[in-house]
Amino acid sequence: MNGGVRCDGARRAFLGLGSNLGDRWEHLRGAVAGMPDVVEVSTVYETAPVGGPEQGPYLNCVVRLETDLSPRALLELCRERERVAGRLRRVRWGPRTLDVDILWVDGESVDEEDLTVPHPRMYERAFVLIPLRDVAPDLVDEIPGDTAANDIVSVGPLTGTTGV
Ligand code: A4P
Ligand code: MG
Repeated sequence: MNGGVRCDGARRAFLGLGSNLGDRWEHLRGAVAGMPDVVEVSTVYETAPVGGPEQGPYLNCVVRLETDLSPRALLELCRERERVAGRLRRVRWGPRTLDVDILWVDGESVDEEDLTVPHPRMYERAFVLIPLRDVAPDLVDEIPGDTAANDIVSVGPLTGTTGV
């Protein structure tokens, strides 16, 4: 694993974004606008909540960066974007203004107490895999079949819909 801030060259990194509190579009749009090295954003999907207490539907999308930031630096970026969106942590898998998770970084594998890359649950979750497939079809062979099609609805691009 690369413990420093930067590695030797840019490679693909994929971040998964989710919001189900407040102005969901604005939280996603603001998070992406504040990220370095963004080259592509998936379609945005409205998704039924998985796990946790009863809560409203999420907007989910996946962002592709071409970056030399290390996984640790990317985690700091995720936490910073969540802070800016006023994220509070009360219950596990509870509603949130913004969640930003590192899904995958080409050539990187991290298994530490506060950071696991690839994200340990990404391959179980259609709300991650469907947007990830938009921007990294090579990483997604199949979508788990237990998710009804109407649990995940494409609602359009992040840009345009929000006027940026
Ligand atoms: N952490 C470890 N690895 C990573 C990583 N690869 N990326 C640590 C980001 N963070 C990572 O995360 C808790 C801690 O995980 C962080 O402090 C970091 O050090 P958190 O954001 O506070 O909590 P979380 O994201 O709710 O936890 P968890 O268990 O990762 O949740 P999941 O599995 O991401 O599920 N339903 C729909 N429809 N859409 C969603 O987006 N999201 C969740 C959260 C549940 N249900 C959902 C959705
Ligand atoms: Mg998270």
